[in-house]
Amino acid sequence: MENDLLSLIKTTLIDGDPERTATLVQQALSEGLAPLAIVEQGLVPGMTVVGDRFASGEYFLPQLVIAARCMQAAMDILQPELLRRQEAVARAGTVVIGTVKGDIHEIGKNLVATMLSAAGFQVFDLGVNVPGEQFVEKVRETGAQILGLSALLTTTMTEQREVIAALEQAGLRDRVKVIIGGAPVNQRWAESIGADGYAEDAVGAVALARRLLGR
Ligand code: B1M
Repeated sequence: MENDLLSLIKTTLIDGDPERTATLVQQALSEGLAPLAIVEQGLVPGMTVVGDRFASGEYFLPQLVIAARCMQAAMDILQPELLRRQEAVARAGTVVIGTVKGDIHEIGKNLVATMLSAAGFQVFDLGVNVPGEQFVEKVRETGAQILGLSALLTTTMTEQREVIAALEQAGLRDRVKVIIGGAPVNQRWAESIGADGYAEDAVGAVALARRLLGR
């Protein structure tokens, strides 16, 4: 039953039906499914199929756009739930996060930001297409201990390296841990650009942030 609902949710992304996504997500919550399970076992697998079909030429940009709308409709319902379940913890630390310059993918970054907030971090989300100088300024202004850089394109992942260089130039590199993520990046890339860590998903990002701050 639970699996049926999750696979129906997955199908609505593949078919591009945001209203039905929202209805089914609401139903899944009412039936007691955990919000994170709905994301990881329903929405993300649907998005993966859409991405694969786009890569193989079966789908075109409009299908990507409408799948993103399905995801947004779902997250509008799930985000308050994820935050409501926040553990009653002391402030875990301060994070500045954004998607790097040239890149407008925000769904994964938003999920990471939400999970960090739910884990007690104060999160400053700068949005998408964020220039390096803006990251540097926000880190300086907030005294954040963690800077999170998301990149979804092979053409924009190099911007993560540029932001680290900008932090170094501003004399802030030693004051902040840089964590990176996004589909094209991995641990090896993180090491090669001098980032402090890489996380594969939102849950991993929370664990990494906690670990880096010795929590
Ligand atoms: Co675009 N897109 N897209 N897209 N898109 C990809 C990334 C692509 C892989 C599709 C494909 O070809 N299979 C491909 C990139 C190929 C490449 O670079 N090699 C691609 C392309 C080519 C493009 C355009 C260039 C298409 C075009 O215009 N011709 C264009 C670029 C625009 C730009 O940014 N300048 C483009 C546009 C778009 C839309 C706007 C239509 C839309 C985004 C809408 C939005 O965000 N509001 C879109 C979408 C939806 C996708 C796919 C299908 C799905 C992305 C997504 O939201 N996934 C994607 C294919 C795919 O990834 N399978 C694709 C769900 C999300 C929960 O996962 O974002 O991976 P993800 O985030 C995960 C982890 O990566 C990680 O945790 C998250 C949660 O688990 N993570 C972090 C992410 N950030 C992290 C940060 C961290 C830690 C972990 O620490 C800081």
